[in-house]
Amino acid sequence: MTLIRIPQAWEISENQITPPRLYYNRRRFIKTLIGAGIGASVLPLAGCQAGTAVGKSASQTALEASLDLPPIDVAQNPKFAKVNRPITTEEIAGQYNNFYEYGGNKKIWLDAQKLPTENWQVEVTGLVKNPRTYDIDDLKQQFPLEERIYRFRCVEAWSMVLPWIGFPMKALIEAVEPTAKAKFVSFTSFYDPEITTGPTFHLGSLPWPYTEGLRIEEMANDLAFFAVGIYGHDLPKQHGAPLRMVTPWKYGFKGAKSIVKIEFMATQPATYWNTLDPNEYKFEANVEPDVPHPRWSQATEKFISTGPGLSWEIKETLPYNGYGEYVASLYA
Ligand SMILES: Nc1nc2c(c(=O)[nH]1)N[C@H]1C(S)=C(S)[C@@H](COP(=O)(O)O)O[C@H]1N2
Ligand SMILES: [Mo]
Repeated sequence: MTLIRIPQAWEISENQITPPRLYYNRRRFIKTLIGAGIGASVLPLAGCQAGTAVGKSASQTALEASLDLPPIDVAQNPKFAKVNRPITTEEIAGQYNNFYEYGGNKKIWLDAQKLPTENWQVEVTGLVKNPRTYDIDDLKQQFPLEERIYRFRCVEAWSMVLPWIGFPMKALIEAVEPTAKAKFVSFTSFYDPEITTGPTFHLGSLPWPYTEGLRIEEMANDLAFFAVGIYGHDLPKQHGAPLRMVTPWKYGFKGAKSIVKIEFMATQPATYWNTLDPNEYKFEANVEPDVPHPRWSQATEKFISTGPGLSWEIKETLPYNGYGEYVASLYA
């Protein structure tokens, strides 16, 4: 008996044969066809408003608008081109978020549209030879951008696979040149109590602004990434526009969103979740399937993939979220 192994769809990185924009954004592609006058013969447009499909809810239209952002055409880094699971659908990832500045549940995508991203600046300061405040456009120009497909594992035991666009954190380290005293780095998210009104419970007792931190060796690791985009375009607000951290071997809460300040320090900085409950949320927060959260096991996860709608498969959680070959030596 011959065994001809037929590859699963997700083993063929379609992204390698189709430009990212067309791969992720069929919606935009269809819009373009309509614009060119081709759509009318293909799509049943009779009886609907131009560009609006029959029966599309206001909420769906708003969701699509929140994801309809300027494309970033970059090459995929072949080292991080594939993981052993399909990429989570953009519309699922874009409406299942954690972003406490805009509410205490997963459905914050609409409230997060209040985030003002115009004229965004990021202050890089502390124990560095070249402190600098970057305009977001300067960051995007100065540091070569690439796409990376990464696993993503939240401490709440759900997971996704996300196609980030950005640059390695170590490129920023090289540009600002930390001094020998710098041992830790603190990252601060945008906070303005008029805008980031947060969850309705416990108001006033939360340690805003949201902060996160890394050891400088963790920040210098190959995997540590700053994202400025996802799914072939700029970052949507719900994912932490215009700049967020991505450390895929750690639980998702380490990935601070909408960063306004990066500070190099001599001592370990306070961080949001660790301040709230150090027993449940460690500073290190590596994905460790053998170490249960005080309230649940971390041995398995609910993998959210391609839908339709929000559905998941139970999968085994891997040590360091599958990235041990890159990071295990940091913790030896
Ligand atoms: N500023 C800020 N960053 C944040 C959070 C937050 O509430 N505020 N939530 C974290 C958590 S718990 C997770 S799981 C991820 C979720 O990222 P996503 O919504 O883009 O998938 O963002 C992280 N970064
Ligand atoms: Mo999370």
